[in-house]
Formats: sequence, C-alpha cells, structure tokens
Amino acid sequence: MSLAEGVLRGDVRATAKLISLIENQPEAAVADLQELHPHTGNAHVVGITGSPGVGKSTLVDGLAKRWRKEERRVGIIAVDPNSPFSGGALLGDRVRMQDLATDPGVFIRSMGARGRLGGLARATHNVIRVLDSGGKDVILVETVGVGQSEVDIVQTADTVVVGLVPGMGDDIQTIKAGILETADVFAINKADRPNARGLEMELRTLFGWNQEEEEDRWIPPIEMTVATTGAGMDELKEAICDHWDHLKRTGELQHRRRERYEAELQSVVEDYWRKRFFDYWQREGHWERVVEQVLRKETDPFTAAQQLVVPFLDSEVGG
Ligand SMILES: Nc1nc2c(ncn2[C@@H]2O[C@H](COP(=O)(O)OP(=O)(O)OP(=O)(O)O)[C@@H](O)[C@H]2O)c(=O)[nH]1
Ligand SMILES: [Mg+2]
Repeated sequence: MSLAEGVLRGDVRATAKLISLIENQPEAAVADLQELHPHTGNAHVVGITGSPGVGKSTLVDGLAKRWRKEERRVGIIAVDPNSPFSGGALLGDRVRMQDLATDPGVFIRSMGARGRLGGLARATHNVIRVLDSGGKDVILVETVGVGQSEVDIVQTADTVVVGLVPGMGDDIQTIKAGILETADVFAINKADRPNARGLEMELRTLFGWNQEEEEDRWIPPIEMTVATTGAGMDELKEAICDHWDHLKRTGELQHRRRERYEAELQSVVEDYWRKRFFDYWQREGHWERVVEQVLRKETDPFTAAQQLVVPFLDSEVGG
C-alpha cells in the first residue's frame, strides 16, 4: 500500500510518514503527491500570522476547538522558519493544545526550516495537500509574520488572519507592510490590554473603510479577541467562515487557486530545468572553467550564458 493510499484512508501514521518525506526527501514524495492531487481542494486553509507572542497558537487552539464542536476535522501546521526542529507539536504549543493533541479528529504538526530543498513555502503547500486529501475540513497554518518567506507561506492560505496586539510597540508602523496587505481578517488579540480601540482606529483608517462600498468587495473585518478567555473567538471564527463563503460565492476562490497553481507550476518547472542544466555543465569541472574565463575577462556572463544554454538545449533535444 502506498503512503498516499494510507493518507486517503485517514491513516495517521501514513500521514506523518509522508509529511516527513516531504520535509527530508522531497523528490521521494513526488509519486505520492501525484496520487493525492486529484483528492485535494476540499479543505479551507486558514493562515494565522503576526509578530512573535501575539497569541497565534492560543488563537489557533481556540479556533480549532470551535470547529471540533461542529465535528469538523482539523489540521494544524505550525511553521517556524527560525526553528531547526520539525515533528510533533512544539513543546510550548503541546502544553497549550493538550486537549487537541489527543483528539483523533485533529492532526498537529510543526515544521522548521532545516535548509529545505525547494523552500519552506513549497513544503508547507505539500503538507497542506496531504492533510486536505486526508479529509481535513479546516487546516490552520500558524506562522510568525516577519519576513518574505513568511509572506510566501501565508499566501498558500485561502483566508489569512493577521494577529495584532495593542501596546507592545507592535503598532502598525512596525509591522511588515506585506503582511498587513495579505490580511483577510484582523484579530486584535489581547484586547484585555489598554488601547485596543486605538489600534482598531489605526487599522480602519489604513484599510479601505473610507473607500466607497463596492458590491462583492471584501473589506477585512477587525475582530477583538482575548484568546486566553475565549472572548470574541466565536466572532473571529464567524468572520473567517464569512470570508470562505465570500471566496466561494464570488469565484475568488478559483481565481486565487489558479494563481497559486500557476506560481507552483512555474517554480517546479524552473527547478527541473535548473537541475538538468547544472547536472549537464557541472560534469568534468566545466562550470568552474567558464566562471574562471569570466573572471579573466576572456568572456562575459552574457556571452557565456548563451554558449552554455544553446548546447544544453541541443543535447536535450538530441537525447
Ligand atoms: N493577556 C492576554 N494574554 C494572552 C492572550 N492571548 C495569548 N496570551 C498569552 O500570550 C502568550 C503568547 O501566546 P502564544 O499563543 O504562544 O503566542 P504566539 O503568537 O503563538 O507566539 P509565538 O509562536 O512564539 O510567536 C502566552 O503566554 C499566552 O497565554 C490574550 O488575549 N490576552
Ligand atoms: Mg506560537
């Protein structure tokens, strides 16, 4: 039985094994991912991002519990580009998500960077694929919102929730603009702290609230939450579900997915050609010799590139 078949039957061990393969030996996971692709597309992928400590894991925990109450099957992926570790839930999160960890309707996985081939964003996308085809209805992807790689990761989500907190010097000016722009829903967490309303006003002036209402234009709602007590959490979940309905109703879901597949296809094709090209020219020290020639001004990078690409393509056509 292939791992993919196991995943489709909802086998937890096959699922965990395939995810490890995706992380450690991505080429070896391709056949299973091919088998799974036709079975994907059902899950609502929700990205939760924000600066360190805004309460992402606590929000994820509260949201997951609410979906479990409706017997929705939930996948949780905590992506930390700064952590070298992958595997089960991170220690702190395992404590935080104790009830979920023992619930058979929930699958929790953390992913670290670990110099991954093809990038963390693509690995995350493939793990989402596994959980999606395995029958999860909602997949929550937690990632710290600091750099471009995190923007890429969060863009694999259908709905992006950006978590902010009042005070903490964490006002909008200091948050990476790219992250704010990806937001479909804002959660002002730790709303038990002072100045939550001030932050809300700041967001409102930034995000389309004074623009004219257009039909079917999604304006990111701003939800106030206290993840630790559950205040505002039902409303946050509602806002996320509203966005999902909006995506489906307006055709935006197909549009986003199309763009995502296009980007994925592009990067897979690029990797494929790059690998073939360098495999071809790195034999017998050829590549180094050309670099040396450029260095000695015997040729220039543009001429050299042409002289490398043409024979490579000929060799591909010939054999
Ligand atoms: N006062 C208050 N504390 C909260 C709230 N939500 C979370 N916390 C606390 O804030 C701390 C950080 O919460 P986490 O959920 O681990 O935050 P995180 O964003 O996942 O953190 P990283 O994954 O390390 O970036 C914990 O001690 C939580 O108990 C809230 O709404 N109010
Ligand atoms: Mg966390």
